[in-house]
Amino acid sequence: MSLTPLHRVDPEIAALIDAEADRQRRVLRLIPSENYASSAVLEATGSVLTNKYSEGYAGRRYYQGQAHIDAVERLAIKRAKALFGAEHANVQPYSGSPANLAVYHGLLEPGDRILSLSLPHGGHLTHGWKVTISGKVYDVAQYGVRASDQRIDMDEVARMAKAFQPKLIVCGASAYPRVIDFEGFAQIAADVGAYLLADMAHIAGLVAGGVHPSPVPFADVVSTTTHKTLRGPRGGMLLCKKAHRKAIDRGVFPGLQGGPHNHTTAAIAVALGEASTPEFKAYARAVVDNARALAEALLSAGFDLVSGGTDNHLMLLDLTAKGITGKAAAAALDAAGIVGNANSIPFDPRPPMEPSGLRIGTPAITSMGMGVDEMKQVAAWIAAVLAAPEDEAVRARVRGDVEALCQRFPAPGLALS
Ligand code: DSN
Repeated sequence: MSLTPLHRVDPEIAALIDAEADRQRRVLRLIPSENYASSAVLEATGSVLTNKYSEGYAGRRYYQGQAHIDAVERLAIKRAKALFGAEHANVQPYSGSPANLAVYHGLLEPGDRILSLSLPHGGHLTHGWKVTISGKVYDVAQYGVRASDQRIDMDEVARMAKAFQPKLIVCGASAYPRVIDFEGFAQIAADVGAYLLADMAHIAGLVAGGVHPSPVPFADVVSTTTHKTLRGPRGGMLLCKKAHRKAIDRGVFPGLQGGPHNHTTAAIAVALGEASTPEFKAYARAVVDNARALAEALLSAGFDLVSGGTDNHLMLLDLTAKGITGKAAAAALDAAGIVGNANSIPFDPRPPMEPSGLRIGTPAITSMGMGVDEMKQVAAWIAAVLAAPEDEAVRARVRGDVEALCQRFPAPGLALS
Protein backbone atom coordinates (compact mmCIF):
# COMPACT_ATOMS: atom_id res chain seq x y z
CA MET A 1 0.00 0.00 0.00
CA SER A 2 1.45 3.31 -1.08
CA LEU A 3 1.72 6.09 1.50
CA THR A 4 1.39 9.10 -0.77
CA PRO A 5 -0.86 11.89 0.58
CA LEU A 6 -3.52 10.98 -1.96
CA HIS A 7 -3.68 7.41 -0.71
CA ARG A 8 -4.14 8.67 2.84
CA VAL A 9 -6.57 11.53 2.11
CA ASP A 10 -8.69 9.89 -0.56
CA PRO A 11 -8.03 6.19 -0.85
CA GLU A 12 -11.04 5.75 -3.11
CA ILE A 13 -9.72 8.07 -5.84
CA ALA A 14 -6.14 6.85 -5.28
CA ALA A 15 -7.26 3.28 -5.88
CA LEU A 16 -9.02 4.27 -9.10
CA ILE A 17 -5.90 6.08 -10.35
CA ASP A 18 -3.77 3.06 -9.46
CA ALA A 19 -6.20 0.80 -11.30
CA GLU A 20 -6.04 3.00 -14.41
CA ALA A 21 -2.22 3.04 -14.26
CA ASP A 22 -2.31 -0.73 -14.03
CA ARG A 23 -4.62 -0.95 -17.05
CA GLN A 24 -2.27 1.34 -19.00
CA ARG A 25 0.62 -0.97 -18.13
CA ARG A 26 -1.09 -4.16 -19.22
CA VAL A 27 -2.91 -3.38 -22.48
CA LEU A 28 -2.00 -2.35 -26.00
CA ARG A 29 -3.34 1.17 -26.25
CA LEU A 30 -4.03 1.65 -29.95
CA ILE A 31 -6.38 4.65 -29.79
CA PRO A 32 -4.34 6.93 -32.09
CA SER A 33 -5.06 10.12 -30.16
CA GLU A 34 -3.70 8.69 -26.91
CA ASN A 35 -0.15 8.34 -25.64
CA TYR A 36 2.03 8.10 -22.54
CA ALA A 37 3.36 11.38 -21.15
CA SER A 38 6.79 11.19 -19.51
CA SER A 39 7.30 11.31 -15.73
CA ALA A 40 8.70 14.84 -16.13
CA VAL A 41 5.56 16.01 -17.94
CA LEU A 42 3.33 14.39 -15.30
CA GLU A 43 5.33 15.98 -12.50
CA ALA A 44 4.92 19.46 -13.99
CA THR A 45 1.20 18.79 -14.52
CA GLY A 46 0.76 17.89 -10.86
CA SER A 47 2.68 20.92 -9.58
CA VAL A 48 1.81 23.94 -7.39
CA LEU A 49 1.36 26.04 -10.52
CA THR A 50 -2.25 24.88 -10.39
CA ASN A 51 -2.67 27.26 -7.42
CA LYS A 52 -2.05 30.47 -9.39
CA TYR A 53 -4.40 32.72 -11.37
CA SER A 54 -2.89 34.71 -14.23
CA GLU A 55 -5.44 36.11 -16.69
CA GLY A 56 -3.67 38.03 -19.43
CA TYR A 57 -0.29 37.47 -21.02
CA ALA A 58 3.27 37.66 -19.69
CA GLY A 59 3.98 41.23 -18.54
CA ARG A 60 0.28 42.17 -18.92
CA ARG A 61 -1.63 40.29 -16.21
CA TYR A 62 -4.66 41.14 -14.12
CA TYR A 63 -3.22 39.62 -10.92
CA GLN A 64 -0.03 40.19 -8.94
CA GLY A 65 2.58 37.52 -8.22
CA GLN A 66 3.42 36.48 -11.76
CA ALA A 67 7.25 36.45 -11.67
CA HIS A 68 7.51 32.69 -12.09
CA ILE A 69 4.35 32.18 -14.13
CA ASP A 70 5.48 34.75 -16.72
CA ALA A 71 8.83 32.98 -16.98
CA VAL A 72 7.13 29.60 -17.48
CA GLU A 73 4.81 30.91 -20.17
CA ARG A 74 7.61 32.77 -21.97
CA LEU A 75 9.68 29.60 -21.99
CA ALA A 76 6.82 27.51 -23.38
CA ILE A 77 6.24 30.10 -26.13
CA LYS A 78 9.95 30.27 -26.99
CA ARG A 79 10.19 26.48 -27.24
CA ALA A 80 7.01 26.21 -29.33
CA LYS A 81 8.25 28.84 -31.79
CA ALA A 82 11.66 27.19 -32.06
CA LEU A 83 10.38 23.62 -32.42
CA PHE A 84 7.82 24.43 -35.12
CA GLY A 85 9.48 27.47 -36.72
CA ALA A 86 6.45 29.64 -35.90
CA GLU A 87 6.32 33.45 -35.83
CA HIS A 88 3.99 33.50 -32.82
CA ALA A 89 2.69 30.97 -30.31
CA ASN A 90 -0.16 31.05 -27.80
CA VAL A 91 0.11 28.24 -25.23
CA GLN A 92 -3.05 29.04 -23.25
CA PRO A 93 -5.85 27.08 -25.01
CA TYR A 94 -7.26 24.50 -22.61
CA SER A 95 -7.36 21.89 -25.37
CA GLY A 96 -7.98 21.44 -29.10
CA SER A 97 -11.68 22.33 -29.13
CA PRO A 98 -11.25 25.72 -27.41
CA ALA A 99 -8.16 26.36 -29.53
CA ASN A 100 -10.22 26.01 -32.71
CA LEU A 101 -13.08 28.06 -31.31
CA ALA A 102 -10.64 30.82 -30.33
CA VAL A 103 -9.39 30.96 -33.93
CA TYR A 104 -12.92 31.30 -35.32
CA HIS A 105 -13.73 33.92 -32.68
CA GLY A 106 -10.49 35.80 -33.37
CA LEU A 107 -10.66 35.85 -37.16
CA LEU A 108 -14.38 35.65 -38.04
CA GLU A 109 -17.75 37.22 -37.30
CA PRO A 110 -20.84 35.09 -36.59
CA GLY A 111 -22.34 33.95 -39.88
CA ASP A 112 -19.03 34.00 -41.77
CA ARG A 113 -18.31 31.08 -44.04
CA ILE A 114 -16.05 28.13 -43.18
CA LEU A 115 -15.05 25.31 -45.53
CA SER A 116 -13.79 22.17 -43.78
CA LEU A 117 -13.48 18.38 -43.92
CA SER A 118 -16.65 16.62 -42.75
CA LEU A 119 -16.61 14.51 -39.60
CA PRO A 120 -17.62 11.20 -41.23
CA HIS A 121 -14.80 11.64 -43.74
CA GLY A 122 -12.16 12.13 -41.05
CA GLY A 123 -12.60 15.73 -39.91
CA HIS A 124 -13.23 16.90 -36.34
CA LEU A 125 -16.43 17.94 -34.57
CA THR A 126 -15.07 21.44 -34.00
CA HIS A 127 -14.45 21.98 -37.71
CA GLY A 128 -18.08 23.05 -38.09
CA TRP A 129 -20.04 19.82 -37.59
CA LYS A 130 -23.71 20.75 -37.29
CA VAL A 131 -24.27 19.78 -33.62
CA THR A 132 -21.38 21.95 -32.39
CA ILE A 133 -21.21 25.66 -31.66
CA SER A 134 -18.91 26.04 -34.69
CA GLY A 135 -21.65 24.54 -36.88
CA LYS A 136 -24.34 26.74 -35.38
CA VAL A 137 -22.55 30.12 -35.29
CA TYR A 138 -20.87 29.97 -38.69
CA ASP A 139 -22.08 29.13 -42.20
CA VAL A 140 -20.26 25.87 -42.93
CA ALA A 141 -19.75 23.84 -46.11
CA GLN A 142 -17.77 20.61 -45.94
CA TYR A 143 -15.62 18.69 -48.37
CA GLY A 144 -15.09 14.93 -48.18
CA VAL A 145 -12.76 12.30 -49.55
CA ARG A 146 -12.99 10.74 -53.02
CA ALA A 147 -15.11 7.57 -53.20
CA SER A 148 -12.53 5.83 -55.39
CA ASP A 149 -9.48 6.06 -53.10
CA GLN A 150 -10.75 7.76 -49.92
CA ARG A 151 -8.26 10.60 -50.26
CA ILE A 152 -8.94 14.33 -50.14
CA ASP A 153 -9.60 15.52 -53.69
CA MET A 154 -7.79 18.86 -53.92
CA ASP A 155 -9.53 19.74 -57.22
CA GLU A 156 -12.88 19.30 -55.48
CA VAL A 157 -11.73 21.45 -52.53
CA ALA A 158 -10.67 24.17 -55.01
CA ARG A 159 -14.00 23.95 -56.84
CA MET A 160 -15.98 24.18 -53.57
CA ALA A 161 -13.85 27.08 -52.32
CA LYS A 162 -14.49 29.01 -55.52
CA ALA A 163 -18.23 28.39 -55.37
CA PHE A 164 -18.67 28.94 -51.60
CA GLN A 165 -16.18 31.80 -51.11
CA PRO A 166 -15.36 30.93 -47.46
CA LYS A 167 -13.61 33.39 -45.16
CA LEU A 168 -11.74 30.47 -43.56
CA ILE A 169 -10.67 27.05 -44.84
CA VAL A 170 -9.88 24.35 -42.29
CA CYS A 171 -7.62 21.42 -43.06
CA GLY A 172 -6.44 18.73 -40.70
CA ALA A 173 -8.19 15.62 -39.44
CA SER A 174 -8.87 13.12 -36.68
CA ALA A 175 -9.27 10.01 -38.79
CA TYR A 176 -7.37 10.51 -42.05
CA PRO A 177 -4.47 8.11 -42.64
CA ARG A 178 -2.74 10.03 -45.44
CA VAL A 179 -0.40 13.02 -45.73
CA ILE A 180 -2.27 16.34 -45.90
CA ASP A 181 -1.18 18.71 -48.67
CA PHE A 182 -0.88 21.90 -46.59
CA GLU A 183 0.81 23.79 -49.43
CA GLY A 184 -2.06 22.87 -51.77
CA PHE A 185 -4.61 24.09 -49.20
CA ALA A 186 -2.70 27.37 -48.80
CA GLN A 187 -2.81 27.92 -52.56
CA ILE A 188 -6.57 27.32 -52.64
CA ALA A 189 -7.09 29.66 -49.66
CA ALA A 190 -4.97 32.36 -51.33
CA ASP A 191 -6.93 32.00 -54.59
CA VAL A 192 -10.24 32.77 -52.85
CA GLY A 193 -8.88 35.24 -50.27
CA ALA A 194 -9.62 32.94 -47.29
CA TYR A 195 -7.64 32.38 -44.11
CA LEU A 196 -6.19 28.89 -43.71
CA LEU A 197 -6.41 27.08 -40.36
CA ALA A 198 -4.48 23.81 -40.16
CA ASP A 199 -5.46 21.60 -37.22
CA MET A 200 -2.41 19.38 -36.69
CA ALA A 201 -3.55 17.91 -33.35
CA HIS A 202 -3.11 14.31 -34.41
CA ILE A 203 0.19 14.74 -36.20
CA ALA A 204 1.95 17.45 -34.13
CA GLY A 205 4.56 14.98 -32.91
CA LEU A 206 5.15 13.72 -36.44
CA VAL A 207 5.60 17.31 -37.64
CA ALA A 208 7.97 18.05 -34.74
CA GLY A 209 9.92 14.91 -35.59
CA GLY A 210 10.13 15.82 -39.29
CA VAL A 211 8.19 12.80 -40.58
CA HIS A 212 5.12 14.72 -41.80
CA PRO A 213 5.25 18.00 -43.79
CA SER A 214 4.69 20.98 -41.52
CA PRO A 215 1.66 23.25 -41.99
CA VAL A 216 3.43 26.12 -40.21
CA PRO A 217 5.02 27.76 -43.29
CA PHE A 218 1.70 27.64 -45.17
CA ALA A 219 -1.21 28.20 -42.79
CA ASP A 220 -2.26 31.53 -41.26
CA VAL A 221 -2.95 29.68 -38.03
CA VAL A 222 -2.07 26.18 -36.83
CA SER A 223 -3.99 24.64 -33.95
CA THR A 224 -2.98 21.59 -31.99
CA THR A 225 -3.52 19.61 -28.86
CA THR A 226 -0.38 18.77 -26.93
CA HIS A 227 -1.16 15.26 -25.65
CA LYS A 228 -1.37 13.12 -28.79
CA THR A 229 1.72 12.28 -30.85
CA LEU A 230 3.44 15.24 -29.14
CA ARG A 231 3.37 13.33 -25.82
CA GLY A 232 2.68 16.35 -23.64
CA PRO A 233 -0.04 17.06 -21.08
CA ARG A 234 -3.70 17.42 -21.99
CA GLY A 235 -3.68 20.91 -23.45
CA GLY A 236 -3.75 23.04 -26.59
CA MET A 237 -1.64 25.51 -28.52
CA LEU A 238 -1.97 27.98 -31.41
CA LEU A 239 0.82 28.97 -33.79
CA CYS A 240 0.32 31.80 -36.24
CA LYS A 241 1.84 34.41 -38.50
CA LYS A 242 2.85 37.67 -36.79
CA ALA A 243 0.07 39.48 -38.65
CA HIS A 244 -2.56 37.45 -36.74
CA ARG A 245 -0.92 37.65 -33.33
CA LYS A 246 -3.35 40.18 -31.84
CA ALA A 247 -6.47 38.51 -33.23
CA ILE A 248 -5.41 35.08 -32.01
CA ASP A 249 -4.31 36.22 -28.55
CA ARG A 250 -7.55 38.18 -28.12
CA GLY A 251 -9.54 35.22 -29.43
CA VAL A 252 -8.14 33.07 -26.60
CA PHE A 253 -8.18 35.70 -23.85
CA PRO A 254 -10.43 37.54 -23.17
CA GLY A 255 -12.44 36.17 -26.11
CA LEU A 256 -12.98 32.64 -24.87
CA GLN A 257 -11.05 31.68 -21.77
CA GLY A 258 -10.24 32.94 -18.29
CA GLY A 259 -7.07 32.09 -16.41
CA PRO A 260 -4.61 29.83 -18.20
CA HIS A 261 -3.84 26.45 -16.63
CA ASN A 262 -0.28 27.25 -15.58
CA HIS A 263 0.55 23.70 -14.50
CA THR A 264 -0.36 22.60 -18.02
CA THR A 265 1.69 25.41 -19.57
CA ALA A 266 4.74 24.21 -17.61
CA ALA A 267 4.14 20.63 -18.71
CA ILE A 268 3.76 21.78 -22.33
CA ALA A 269 7.15 23.51 -22.02
CA VAL A 270 8.65 20.27 -20.72
CA ALA A 271 7.10 18.25 -23.57
CA LEU A 272 8.35 20.78 -26.15
CA GLY A 273 11.83 20.42 -24.69
CA GLU A 274 11.57 16.64 -24.96
CA ALA A 275 10.25 16.89 -28.51
CA SER A 276 13.35 18.90 -29.53
CA THR A 277 15.71 15.99 -28.89
CA PRO A 278 17.18 13.48 -31.37
CA GLU A 279 15.43 10.73 -29.34
CA PHE A 280 12.06 12.26 -30.16
CA LYS A 281 12.91 12.40 -33.87
CA ALA A 282 13.65 8.68 -33.70
CA TYR A 283 10.36 8.14 -31.85
CA ALA A 284 8.37 9.97 -34.55
CA ARG A 285 10.07 7.94 -37.29
CA ALA A 286 9.29 4.73 -35.39
CA VAL A 287 5.60 5.70 -35.01
CA VAL A 288 5.27 5.96 -38.79
CA ASP A 289 7.36 2.83 -39.50
CA ASN A 290 5.29 0.87 -36.99
CA ALA A 291 2.00 2.10 -38.47
CA ARG A 292 3.13 1.05 -41.93
CA ALA A 293 4.20 -2.37 -40.64
CA LEU A 294 0.93 -2.85 -38.76
CA ALA A 295 -1.09 -1.80 -41.83
CA GLU A 296 0.83 -4.15 -44.12
CA ALA A 297 0.37 -7.07 -41.73
CA LEU A 298 -3.36 -6.37 -41.45
CA LEU A 299 -3.71 -6.16 -45.24
CA SER A 300 -1.87 -9.50 -45.56
CA ALA A 301 -4.28 -10.95 -42.98
CA GLY A 302 -7.18 -9.99 -45.27
CA PHE A 303 -8.41 -6.74 -43.70
CA ASP A 304 -9.59 -3.76 -45.78
CA LEU A 305 -8.04 -0.42 -44.82
CA VAL A 306 -9.59 2.92 -45.75
CA SER A 307 -7.41 4.40 -48.55
CA GLY A 308 -5.51 1.10 -48.69
CA GLY A 309 -2.97 1.87 -45.97
CA THR A 310 -1.37 4.72 -44.03
CA ASP A 311 1.26 7.44 -44.31
CA ASN A 312 1.01 8.54 -40.69
CA HIS A 313 0.32 7.13 -37.22
CA LEU A 314 -3.18 5.73 -37.74
CA MET A 315 -5.27 3.46 -39.88
CA LEU A 316 -8.98 2.83 -40.31
CA LEU A 317 -10.12 -0.76 -40.73
CA ASP A 318 -13.22 -1.11 -42.89
CA LEU A 319 -14.87 -4.18 -41.36
CA THR A 320 -17.80 -4.37 -43.81
CA ALA A 321 -16.50 -7.53 -45.51
CA LYS A 322 -15.84 -9.18 -42.14
CA GLY A 323 -19.51 -8.93 -41.16
CA ILE A 324 -18.77 -7.28 -37.81
CA THR A 325 -19.42 -3.70 -36.71
CA GLY A 326 -16.67 -1.43 -35.45
CA LYS A 327 -18.30 -1.37 -32.04
CA ALA A 328 -18.45 -5.16 -31.71
CA ALA A 329 -14.86 -5.42 -32.95
CA ALA A 330 -13.65 -2.76 -30.50
CA ALA A 331 -15.43 -4.55 -27.62
CA ALA A 332 -13.98 -7.97 -28.53
CA LEU A 333 -10.47 -6.55 -28.85
CA ASP A 334 -10.82 -4.62 -25.59
CA ALA A 335 -11.62 -7.89 -23.83
CA ALA A 336 -8.38 -9.23 -25.28
CA GLY A 337 -6.32 -6.25 -24.04
CA ILE A 338 -6.17 -4.46 -27.41
CA VAL A 339 -7.80 -1.04 -27.18
CA GLY A 340 -8.94 0.84 -30.29
CA ASN A 341 -12.09 2.78 -31.09
CA ALA A 342 -15.10 2.24 -33.31
CA ASN A 343 -15.13 4.89 -36.02
CA SER A 344 -17.22 5.86 -39.04
CA ILE A 345 -15.61 5.22 -42.39
CA PRO A 346 -16.18 7.53 -45.38
CA PHE A 347 -19.63 6.91 -46.97
CA ASP A 348 -20.50 4.67 -44.00
CA PRO A 349 -24.01 3.24 -44.43
CA ARG A 350 -24.12 2.49 -40.69
CA PRO A 351 -24.96 5.04 -37.92
CA PRO A 352 -22.15 6.79 -35.96
CA MET A 353 -22.83 4.78 -32.77
CA GLU A 354 -22.59 1.47 -34.69
CA PRO A 355 -20.13 2.34 -37.46
CA SER A 356 -18.33 0.03 -39.90
CA GLY A 357 -14.80 1.05 -38.96
CA LEU A 358 -12.18 0.56 -36.29
CA ARG A 359 -9.53 3.27 -35.75
CA ILE A 360 -6.15 2.20 -34.43
CA GLY A 361 -2.67 3.72 -34.33
CA THR A 362 0.84 3.33 -33.03
CA PRO A 363 1.77 6.44 -30.93
CA ALA A 364 1.36 4.82 -27.49
CA ILE A 365 2.83 1.40 -28.20
CA THR A 366 5.78 3.08 -29.89
CA SER A 367 6.30 5.13 -26.70
CA MET A 368 6.59 1.77 -24.91
CA GLY A 369 9.48 0.95 -27.26
CA MET A 370 7.77 -1.58 -29.50
CA GLY A 371 8.97 -1.98 -33.07
CA VAL A 372 8.14 -3.60 -36.39
CA ASP A 373 8.38 -7.20 -35.08
CA GLU A 374 5.83 -6.47 -32.39
CA MET A 375 3.50 -4.90 -34.98
CA LYS A 376 3.35 -8.20 -36.87
CA GLN A 377 2.39 -9.92 -33.62
CA VAL A 378 -0.27 -7.29 -32.84
CA ALA A 379 -1.80 -7.74 -36.30
CA ALA A 380 -1.92 -11.51 -35.80
CA TRP A 381 -3.70 -11.07 -32.45
CA ILE A 382 -6.23 -8.64 -34.00
CA ALA A 383 -6.91 -11.17 -36.77
CA ALA A 384 -7.32 -14.03 -34.28
CA VAL A 385 -9.76 -12.11 -32.07
CA LEU A 386 -11.85 -10.76 -34.93
CA ALA A 387 -12.04 -14.19 -36.59
CA ALA A 388 -13.95 -15.38 -33.49
CA PRO A 389 -15.19 -12.23 -31.72
CA GLU A 390 -17.49 -14.19 -29.39
CA ASP A 391 -14.86 -16.76 -28.40
CA GLU A 392 -13.88 -16.09 -24.81
CA ALA A 393 -11.03 -18.61 -24.89
CA VAL A 394 -9.35 -16.77 -27.78
CA ARG A 395 -9.75 -13.44 -26.00
CA ALA A 396 -8.31 -14.83 -22.77
CA ARG A 397 -5.33 -16.38 -24.57
CA VAL A 398 -4.58 -13.16 -26.46
CA ARG A 399 -5.03 -11.09 -23.30
CA GLY A 400 -2.40 -13.22 -21.57
CA ASP A 401 -0.02 -12.87 -24.50
CA VAL A 402 -0.61 -9.10 -24.61
CA GLU A 403 0.20 -8.76 -20.91
CA ALA A 404 3.39 -10.78 -21.36
CA LEU A 405 4.44 -8.47 -24.22
CA CYS A 406 3.62 -5.33 -22.20
CA GLN A 407 5.80 -6.58 -19.37
CA ARG A 408 8.75 -6.56 -21.77
CA PHE A 409 7.99 -2.94 -22.79
CA PRO A 410 7.29 -0.90 -19.63
CA ALA A 411 5.33 2.25 -20.43
CA PRO A 412 7.00 5.58 -19.70
CA GLY A 413 5.53 7.82 -17.03
CA LEU A 414 3.82 5.19 -14.94
CA ALA A 415 6.41 5.01 -12.17
CA LEU A 416 4.96 8.13 -10.51
CA SER A 417 1.59 6.55 -9.84
N1 DSN B 1 -10.94 13.05 -29.55
C1 DSN B 1 -9.78 13.14 -30.41
C2 DSN B 1 -9.53 11.90 -31.16
O1 DSN B 1 -9.70 10.84 -30.59
O2 DSN B 1 -9.15 11.95 -32.31
C3 DSN B 1 -9.86 14.31 -31.30
O3 DSN B 1 -10.10 15.44 -30.54
